[in-house]
Amino acid sequence: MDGTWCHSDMKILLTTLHAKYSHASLALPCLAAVCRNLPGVTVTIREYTVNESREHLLRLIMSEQAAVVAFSCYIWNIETTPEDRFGYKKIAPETRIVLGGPEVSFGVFELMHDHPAVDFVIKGEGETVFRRLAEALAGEGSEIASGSALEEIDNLFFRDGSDIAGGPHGKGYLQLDSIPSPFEADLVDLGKPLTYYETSRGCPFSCAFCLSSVEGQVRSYSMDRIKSDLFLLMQKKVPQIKLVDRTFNYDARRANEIWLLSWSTTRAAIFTSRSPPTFSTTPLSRF
Ligand code: B12
Ligand code: SF4
Repeated sequence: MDGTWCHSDMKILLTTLHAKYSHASLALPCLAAVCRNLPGVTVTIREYTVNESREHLLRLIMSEQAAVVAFSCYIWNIETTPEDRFGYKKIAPETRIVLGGPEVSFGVFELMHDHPAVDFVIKGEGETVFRRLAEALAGEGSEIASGSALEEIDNLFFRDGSDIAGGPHGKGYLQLDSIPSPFEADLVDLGKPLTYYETSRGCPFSCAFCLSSVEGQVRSYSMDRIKSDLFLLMQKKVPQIKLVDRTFNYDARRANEIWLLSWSTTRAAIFTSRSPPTFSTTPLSRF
């Protein structure tokens, strides 16, 4: 997987710092997949870990010469994500900095106030908003995308002169099958020991300590989509698939169907390979 394709000129770098080397991002390939057919946009994915030195990271990110640098922010990387601590904007003032992910989806005004180098923050589920922002930025040429175009985009926060403005609070949820498979598009780094896979988003429960309790509606990918993704991963002989669903068994029938599918697929893979894939689910007690 190379994670890069080229239509023409506006380059977007999608990047993140992982907690460990063994993890590849699922969020960035999903975001890249929805931007694939956008004219005038080139998307590149680069993944690093929180253990890289700051100077090295800055050099790596600068070397991409992207017009837009978008960071995926989680609890484990928010302290090291180099949006402004490295003076990135001093070196490349024209570069637009976008933040998204669970760790920046709350308290957005304070965050943008405290981090003047951040141009945009996207709250919550990112695919639709990110595509619309990329479209707006690609369409604007070298001009700043106009406030009026941006303020129509749900869940997008941006700068309007010296103010911080936000689009409408989006209540809709994506139909998951509308996200093109990032696995089929060859956007996921399958060279890592773990491959993340989600069969659903959202959680029906409301545990007070957990971010996922405020995300609402549970949605599943269709069984056809899950089947075709899992078969593809088996064909590619990934060593381990980790399901990142919040509550995989919220619907016992659905869960059972996927387990049966995974067992039959695993047997097929054992038949063709000496290193069978294994499945594990995220322990409910932690996620
Ligand atoms: C994999 C994972 C891990 C891995 C780390 C993986 C890595 N990359 O290094 C491990 C197992 C190490 C881990 C650990 C922890 N995790 Co964790 N983890 C997850 C998990 C299960 C999956 C993340 C994922 O890939 N989801 C699938 C993608 C598609 O969804 P997403 O990440 O939300 O991305 C969407 C949006 O957020 C947004 N988005 C994301 N990035 C970007 C970037 C841009 C530019 C844009 C526009 C949008 C955008 O768009 C995406 C698509 O819609 C999530 C729960 C979940 N199911 O999401 C918890 C979760 C992220 N973890 C969480 C927590 C609390 C922890 C721990 C603190 C748990 C603990 N008590 O130990 C630790 C912290 C580790 C540390 N070192 O500090 C919380 C939230 C934390 C936070 N605020 O970031 C989550 C949401 C679980 C929860 N329900 O509370 N975790
Ligand atoms: S802890 Fe688990 S069950 Fe509770 S809200 Fe979070 S994801 Fe759902």
